[in-house]
Amino acid sequence: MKEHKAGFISIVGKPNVGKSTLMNQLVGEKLSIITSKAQTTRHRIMGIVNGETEDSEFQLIYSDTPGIIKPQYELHSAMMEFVHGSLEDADVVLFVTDIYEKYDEEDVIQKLQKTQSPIILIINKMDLATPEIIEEKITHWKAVLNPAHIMTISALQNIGIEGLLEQVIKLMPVHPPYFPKDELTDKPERFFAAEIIREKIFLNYKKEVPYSCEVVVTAFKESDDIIRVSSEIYVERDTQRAILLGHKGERIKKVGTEARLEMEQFFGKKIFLEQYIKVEQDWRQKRIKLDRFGY
Ligand SMILES: Nc1nc2c(ncn2[C@@H]2O[C@H](COP(=O)(O)OP(=O)(O)O)[C@@H](O)[C@H]2O)c(=O)[nH]1
Ligand SMILES: [Mg+2]
Repeated sequence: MKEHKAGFISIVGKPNVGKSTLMNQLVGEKLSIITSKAQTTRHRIMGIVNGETEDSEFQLIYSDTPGIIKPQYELHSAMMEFVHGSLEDADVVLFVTDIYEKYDEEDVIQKLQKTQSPIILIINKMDLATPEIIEEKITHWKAVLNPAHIMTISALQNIGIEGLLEQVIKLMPVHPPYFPKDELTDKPERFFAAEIIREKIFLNYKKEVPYSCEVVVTAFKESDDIIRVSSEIYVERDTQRAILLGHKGERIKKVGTEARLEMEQFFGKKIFLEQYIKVEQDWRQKRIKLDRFGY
């Protein structure tokens, strides 16, 4: 019998460094939405990978988390709670940075100093850097954090991911699996349906609107050949509702089409998608509304 290793791997770092891209590469599925805008990820999302090496079986439970920021809204505080929770559980921390790091990571380092778990520091986006820049980053991180390992990768181009995986498996404790071996994530299907809609909103609108949107899937009814998905999109003001709709509803229709196509890929079935837009004044600042949205 091979020994079984299992553990939690927390992916943390500042916004936009490539945490969700890395998570999806490691899991081999697009579980986390990715956009070029900061603060796209709002939840802790687990991605589970089962496999074996020559001498052990393993279950790796990755957590993608929101980027670490100074909270300005109640929503941000809730997002940072997801980060803290994931750090508390971690057997290994993947601290993701990128080559644009401006050395203003004080708040991240403070959080990391509380964890006892080994930290692998990842310098992402090496595809955009010269060897000199990478060398400079490595020198910097050795001086300020001195992590167990430093690895340079490109999450986008799948460079260095193999080596990272090997390192993660080495650091996993011997432990029976935490989840059934056919489970891919801790989140239900409707969560992913809502996230896919949210990603399309991030991709189709400028600054303010995406941040003010929350998507709730109110029905997810699967039959043999089709899944019927009903969703509500919440914005904070009437003006945002108008922007979201666009002239004759054309813009929201585009979001719906893109979301439907991606859901069909993700769930492997035809999708019928309904979208309703609702206004919920200042929901990002109200604890009671955040509770209802699952934060
Ligand atoms: N060039 C390059 N871009 C990347 C890489 N990894 C992520 N990105 C881009 O960086 C942006 C933010 O990525 P995302 O995974 O959402 O970052 P997160 O906010 O840390 O989760 C997206 O536009 C990605 O396509 C990489 O290795 N190289
Ligand atoms: Mg993300």
